Amino acid sequence: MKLSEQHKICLITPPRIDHPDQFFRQVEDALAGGIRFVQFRNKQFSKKEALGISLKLRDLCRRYQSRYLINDDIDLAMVSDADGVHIGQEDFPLALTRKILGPKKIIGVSTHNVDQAVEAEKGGADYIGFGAVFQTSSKEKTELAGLQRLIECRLAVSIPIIAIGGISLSNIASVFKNGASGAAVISAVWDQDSTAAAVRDLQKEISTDD
Ligand code: TZP
Ligand code: MG
Repeated sequence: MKLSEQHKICLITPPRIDHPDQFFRQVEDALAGGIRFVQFRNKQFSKKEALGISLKLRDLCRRYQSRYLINDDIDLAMVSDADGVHIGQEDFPLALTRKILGPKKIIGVSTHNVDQAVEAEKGGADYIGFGAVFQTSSKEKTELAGLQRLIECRLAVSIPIIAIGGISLSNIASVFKNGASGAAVISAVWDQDSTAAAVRDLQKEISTDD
């Protein structure tokens, strides 16, 4: 199983990593707290610098048996032997990405509506990212897709749907109630004082134990 119950929260790296030592400690806190799905989204570094970060992230993720994906960069994913990539509508096409990475790697595709979701499923995506479900300040150019379209996507595809965009402690439960299989977050973790506490609170909020 490429993605399962353990992968309900996808932690995406923050827009800037200005203090790498602190950042790696925080990632480790998140992994120790149970995160098993990490995506490196590089908007800051050269390829060479990004590779250094990526290899460290990959090793950390391996130690905790966490999935490790890379946003956009297929070559970076290959050289760092990541578990897969997450591609957007403007990135290399899914068919080409699959051809390059092979059947075992995880490929997620960003979608904003039902047509894109169906196309991604037909094309062999392992999951779709769907958003932005709520307003976000972490990405400038994105379409506000909302919860209603999330429900429509849930009815239209059977692969996992990872909701993204403005997901916080106060609304994370609603994305699961409306068809998401997972939630990808940036600010809900990185804008908090304590990464460990942020992860714990999000997990508690979506736990089905109580
Ligand atoms: N894609 C759609 S919204 C978004 C991305 C990368 C940003 C999500 O960040 P946040 O802080 O969880 O809203
Ligand atoms: Mg992208």
